[in-house]
Amino acid sequence: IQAALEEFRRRRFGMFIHWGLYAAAGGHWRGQSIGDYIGEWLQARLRIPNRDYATLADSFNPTGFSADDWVRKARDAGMHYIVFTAKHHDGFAMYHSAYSAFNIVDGTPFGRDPLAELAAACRKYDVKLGIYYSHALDWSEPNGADPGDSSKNLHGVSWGNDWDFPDRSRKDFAAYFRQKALFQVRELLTRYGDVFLLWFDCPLCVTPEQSRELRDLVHGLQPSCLINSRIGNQCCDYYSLGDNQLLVAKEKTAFESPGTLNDTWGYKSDDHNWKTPRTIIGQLLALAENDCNYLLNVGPKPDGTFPAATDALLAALHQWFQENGD
Ligand code: JFZ
Repeated sequence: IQAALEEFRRRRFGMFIHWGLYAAAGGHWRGQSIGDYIGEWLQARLRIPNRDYATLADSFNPTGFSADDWVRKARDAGMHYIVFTAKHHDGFAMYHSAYSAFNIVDGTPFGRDPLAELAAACRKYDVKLGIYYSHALDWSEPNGADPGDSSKNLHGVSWGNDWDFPDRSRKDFAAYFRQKALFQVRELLTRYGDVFLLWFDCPLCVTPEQSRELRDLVHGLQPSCLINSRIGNQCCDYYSLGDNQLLVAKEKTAFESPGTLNDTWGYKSDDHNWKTPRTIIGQLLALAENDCNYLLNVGPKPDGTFPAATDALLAALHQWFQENGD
């Protein structure tokens, strides 16, 4: 793990990629808008029943997707690893999963596995593959995490799916965790070659025992795969920062700051509040000064390509690195 952490610090700039069914909605659903909410939270924000949300899969066909383009653009922009959303809170697997038919290969006309294609492109361009996996929240599952207290969430949006599954007393999070999350994490670590890091998120309802079990599973399958702090319960190899997060200065650890390019992670058609190249480069330098990695997010469009403003920003970074070195 020490060698992996050193590699992580060397690869100080990475590309976060939030891509899923929510991109197809782009922040809009049957005449409603999510307003200033983040794009990948569309289902929870508008309380869309699973039956309706799943119709997004029926027409999901991002024929413009090219893993080669994405990873080459990342490398050219000075990024040395990517983190791709294999499953976000909506529960839809953006890879071929045997444990849930709600996945991009079996559930869409597209029928391809973007994670497999990204893994191949990463090997080609010497970019490391990281995988985001929502291990607690899963709105597609009756037993997905549901802490109940939505008061702490922006606009009072529910954390868990209490629109399809309102009876919290019947929810068995341990069953979901054992029967889906652990199996899917095993798939991710056994089918796509070396995984640089696993990026877990929002450890709601996750017990210390569950975090430890997940950590042991990861390290048992791939001893050098790094685990971020959002696995919960201090079972991590490095810290993902976030707003208001207390920094526990620990020796021999590493830090990473995730950041958006506009005001959303998942694609939102009407979010034009793009940061400038100057802002992004300033942020990169400031973080590097503090030995903190920068995980800069892109939210690809439903057709599988990047928004024009994102391409322009990446091109500006490319130019900056050519002029200033890595
Ligand atoms: C989470 C997700 O809910 C969101 O959709 C996105 O994937 C983002 C990268 O991660 O949102 C969070 C979680 C934790 C913090 C901030 C946003 N935090 O600790 O400040």
